[in-house]
Amino acid sequence: MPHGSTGTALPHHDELLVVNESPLCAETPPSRLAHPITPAAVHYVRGNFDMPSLAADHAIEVDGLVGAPFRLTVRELRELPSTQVTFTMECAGNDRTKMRPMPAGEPWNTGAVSTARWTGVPLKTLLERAGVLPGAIEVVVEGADSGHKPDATERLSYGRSLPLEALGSDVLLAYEMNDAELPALHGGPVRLVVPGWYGMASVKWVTRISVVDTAFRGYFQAQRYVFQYPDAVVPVTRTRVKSIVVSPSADAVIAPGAEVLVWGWAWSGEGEVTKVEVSSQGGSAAEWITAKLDAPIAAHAWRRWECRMRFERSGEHVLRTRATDSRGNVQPEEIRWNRLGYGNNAVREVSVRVV
Ligand SMILES: Nc1nc2c(c(=O)[nH]1)N[C@H]1C(S)=C(S)[C@@H](COP(=O)(O)O)O[C@H]1N2
Ligand SMILES: [Mo]
Repeated sequence: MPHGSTGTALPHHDELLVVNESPLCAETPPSRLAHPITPAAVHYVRGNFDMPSLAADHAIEVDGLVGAPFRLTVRELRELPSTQVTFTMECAGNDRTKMRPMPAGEPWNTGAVSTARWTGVPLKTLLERAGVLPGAIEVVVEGADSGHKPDATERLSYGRSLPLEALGSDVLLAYEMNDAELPALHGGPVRLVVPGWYGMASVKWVTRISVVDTAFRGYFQAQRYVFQYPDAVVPVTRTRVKSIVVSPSADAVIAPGAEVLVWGWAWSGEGEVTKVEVSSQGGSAAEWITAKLDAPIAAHAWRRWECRMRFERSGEHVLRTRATDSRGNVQPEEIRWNRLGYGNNAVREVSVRVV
């Protein structure tokens, strides 16, 4: 087992591409990005601290600015009416390695993105039961994991807040992933799932849900997961529009003139993906071809695109893909560099070898 003391690791997780052993940070391998729903064993993993070990019937506290605080065990949670969401979750640090200068932080390549089907109870259901009092603005969700970070003196625990006004009924306290028990590595026995937002919002190993009347300023809200641009600081929230090529893979060898099916995924947390364009020219004289989009799998899941192309000349060809969403967001040509290296959704280049 490649990572420390986490005895309940997934059976096949050695297939993941390990970015950091402990706490485990690991990417989905490129070949496994071909699945519409990523098998749980190869869903990317991001831990800021070592994985806590929680009892299967662990209890969550619901408190703060509410009329009736209560405790709820995971068993009780499972008895409440549940719902499912299929969600493409991307780590805000995905593709950080392409930024120059390279920011500190986990050196994620392109595999910190995966899609899963989550089953759970809307967070709203619990808040309604507790009775949110006037003046409340946010809900803080805390994880059971804690530890130290080099730039903080005190011991930190993982916690994040969400604004109450934007809390949709698709924000779940999930206890199942892909119709099986939620694995401990992914936050079992219970985690938050916030469709449309970068992964940091989906707090794993939930222990406490607290309603507050001031903006939460915890380390993972205010010191991390903020875009620190040279001239502004902006919180990281919804996932930016982005696309990836699944096939041809990086090591594929293609014959000159042969028709090639080029396909991949595109997602956006800000709207529906409405267009994907592909170019094989590279450089500024790129000619963009509009790809065919499959029907969406689900509102917050990636959307498959494909196009057929021929590469006449032998040698290396550079494929570029650019997605657009229903809000008019388009993948930028240039990386929007920021000090902590988040949200790189720039048009990506993939090399294709023709021989
Ligand atoms: N408690 C807790 N929740 C957490 C984290 C964490 O370190 N601790 N990491 C967050 C980040 S940055 C991401 S990208 C996602 C990753 O979820 P996964 O490991 O199931 O893929 O979990 C989020 N939730
Ligand atoms: Mo992340």
